[in-house]
Amino acid sequence: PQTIYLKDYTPPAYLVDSVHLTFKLAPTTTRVIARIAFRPNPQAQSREFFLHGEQLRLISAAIDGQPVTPDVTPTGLTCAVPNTPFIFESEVEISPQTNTALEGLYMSNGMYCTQCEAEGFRKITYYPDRPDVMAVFTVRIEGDLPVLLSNGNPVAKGEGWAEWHDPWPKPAYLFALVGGNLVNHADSFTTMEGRDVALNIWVRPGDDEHKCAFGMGALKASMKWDEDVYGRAYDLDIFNIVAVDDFNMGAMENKGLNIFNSSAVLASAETATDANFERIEAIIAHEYFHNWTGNRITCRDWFQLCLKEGLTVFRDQQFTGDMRGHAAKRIDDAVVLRAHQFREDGGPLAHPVRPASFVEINNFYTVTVYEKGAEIIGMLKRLVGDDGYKKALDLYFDRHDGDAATIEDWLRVFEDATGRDLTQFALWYAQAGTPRVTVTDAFDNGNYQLTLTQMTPPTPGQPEKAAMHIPVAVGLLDNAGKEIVPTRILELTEPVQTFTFEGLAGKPVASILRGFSAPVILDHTQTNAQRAFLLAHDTDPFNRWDAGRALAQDVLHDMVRDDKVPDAAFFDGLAAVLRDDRLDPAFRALVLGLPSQDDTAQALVDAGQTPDPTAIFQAHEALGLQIAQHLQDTLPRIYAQMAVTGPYTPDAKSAGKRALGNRVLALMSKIDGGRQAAAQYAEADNMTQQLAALGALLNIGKGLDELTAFETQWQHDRLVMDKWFGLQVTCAGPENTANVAARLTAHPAFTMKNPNRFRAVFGALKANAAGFHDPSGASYDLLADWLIKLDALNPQTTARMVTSFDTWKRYDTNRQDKMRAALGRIAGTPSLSRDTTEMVTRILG
Ligand code: DPP
Ligand code: ZN
Repeated sequence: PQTIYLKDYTPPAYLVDSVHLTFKLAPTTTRVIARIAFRPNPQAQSREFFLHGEQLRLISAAIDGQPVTPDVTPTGLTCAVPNTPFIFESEVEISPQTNTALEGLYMSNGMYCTQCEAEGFRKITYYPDRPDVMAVFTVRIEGDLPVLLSNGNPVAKGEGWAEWHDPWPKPAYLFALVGGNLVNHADSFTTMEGRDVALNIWVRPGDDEHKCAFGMGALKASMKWDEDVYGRAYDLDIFNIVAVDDFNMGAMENKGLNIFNSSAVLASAETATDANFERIEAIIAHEYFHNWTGNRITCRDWFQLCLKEGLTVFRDQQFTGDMRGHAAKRIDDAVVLRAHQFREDGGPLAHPVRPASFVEINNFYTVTVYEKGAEIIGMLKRLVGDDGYKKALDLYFDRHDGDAATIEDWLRVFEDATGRDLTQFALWYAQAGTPRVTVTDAFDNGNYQLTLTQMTPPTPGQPEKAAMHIPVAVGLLDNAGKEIVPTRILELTEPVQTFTFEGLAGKPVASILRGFSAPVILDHTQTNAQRAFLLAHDTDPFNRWDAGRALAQDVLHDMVRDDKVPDAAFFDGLAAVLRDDRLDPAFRALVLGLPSQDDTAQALVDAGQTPDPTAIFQAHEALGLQIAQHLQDTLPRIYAQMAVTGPYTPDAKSAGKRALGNRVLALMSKIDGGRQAAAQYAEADNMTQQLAALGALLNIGKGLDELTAFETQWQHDRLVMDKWFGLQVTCAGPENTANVAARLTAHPAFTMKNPNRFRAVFGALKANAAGFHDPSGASYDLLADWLIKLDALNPQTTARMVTSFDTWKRYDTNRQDKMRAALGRIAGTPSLSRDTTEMVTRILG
């Protein structure tokens, strides 16, 4: 397959002023008639006329009304064209019904829908399918369906047809079409500019109608927030969201017609957990925020993906922080970043936030582009301050509205608005790998010296790394736990740099990387007592939590390596936090959450050891039991205190209480035989409580009756059944995991055509670290078998799931050999997709 390079970018040869599309919908014989107004691009370096097109049957083509016969290849067509503006017309036939890749126009449960990002539009019609070609779209849809939707505003409709017009020029990846038997949950919003906007969430009639209210509230809150915080108003008369069951991603920000994986929009108290509600609120906000950061200002090419994604993730993180509390949100984001992005950055799939090359762009919708991309925005804001950030963003919207922009454009607005030189900072976009910052300190005569050393390890294709510009937020505490130097930003720009704090009465305790001020690994050797001190006293909530986290990680490390008994400082520190009623329950729940087994494995790798997932599993189990025993007297009291009375609401305060109550329940279950969990299961009137109780039971090898009852109760609800599938794999014992997963694939409700269901089983298989890495290799084989089958249907999801193997080099030779064999088997599959081929090749290195 062909590799595409950032450095090879050239402007499009022809620009498009307007597009008129007519769709005649039919399951296997949909006709698409396109009428495209082209003009030569004065900036172009070539006059070659090439239109992307894949899996299309060309019926006819014409230029300025005269029939032509283009040269057609499997990837597009070329044709002789005039040197002046011209109209290109074509008619093609496509088959949505048999499109199992869920890219382009496809069908999901009788509904027509589209997914065009990144390069799906070329499976709908011949077109310059690249984001720097922006055009005004008019769409006519003909089909015997009650609801026919496209982008923009409705123009006219009748029996079996509808017309839509989108006045905002847009790239083809933002095109969308939906046709189906749908019902809407309707509402409205008046913008700060006085525009009345009709809002709809469309679902299939039936159960789902009752699951739209929360998403609608989140949409209105997002619209208001973007006006209040960024001064950005919505710009059409209608905003539609459609819920689709079969969808590769979370959701898609098509102009005026967002299409959502139903799991990312539908929620009710009975069927969705607190975590689901929070995720839905964040995804609705994310897709809505794209209207400005992504749609009004889009990306010049796909290498610039982080321009829209990093910024939009940063914006949705700010939004969630404002809605639900910044401390807990920052901790949640750091947990995700360390677990997934650091893992990616430290392995064979490491790539810069702005990659320099790709084979299949779908493989670069990654935690690095999204979450590390968002961290870069956060660092920029820390470096230029809130006012500087606001000025820069205002300038960005002013200067680039309507553009297909680049990271250089983005950084330039910060330089122009604030006068800062961001040359070194720009390395964050170009250099892969997680920087390590090592801390040493000294105290002498009232002066405290902090020496920071940075090192970014080699990554594929990047053996040498330059020093980065890293904002390190630091505060100092005295021995009584009082803050003597409030948070300040140290700008680390050299490989080694010393920062001095003068005039101190005694040696302080340093709290470093407050608020997780940069996405780096902090190497700060501290004693358990020092960590316990920060856990008790740090005024920065993130670092307070992180001190407990580091303490837990050290304890686990010692247990795995030397079978060492955990330090009493650990239990005392946990107990103090747990019992401190002044602390937010959500925060206490986070402190009580141990690092994941995969985190422990990575920590061992960082310390130069070969992790044994089985031993790590045993250490985690043993530590959980010891925590439960140490806190035995406190747990029932906290559990009772955290009871939420009255009808369920998904607000942050009640969710925080349930989070702490359910952490406590999991611990109690280790010593009460599941008595309390069984009681909670029996009484639960919402999914959060029901699922937590079931998980607590399964984790101690109980709950089989509840599992059966759960299936009977929920077999009609796809999204809840995804939980039922996933939880069994998550909670299976290591030796049993592959069997449990295999058995579930034989269940009549298992289907690999639905990405949610496939991920429920196989995402959980990856997450169950000891089960996935069971030394028999049974899980590796099972996953490989299913990925080989799935690749023939859905390359995008296969390529995503094959990353489960990306840590193979961490492990012992037995596991390495077995993982390599599984990967080799996938690689050797005849006609393996380009998506999966690229990923397997990179993973094998
Ligand atoms: N652009 C989508 C999102 O991140 C993913 N395709 O919202
Ligand atoms: Zn996005």
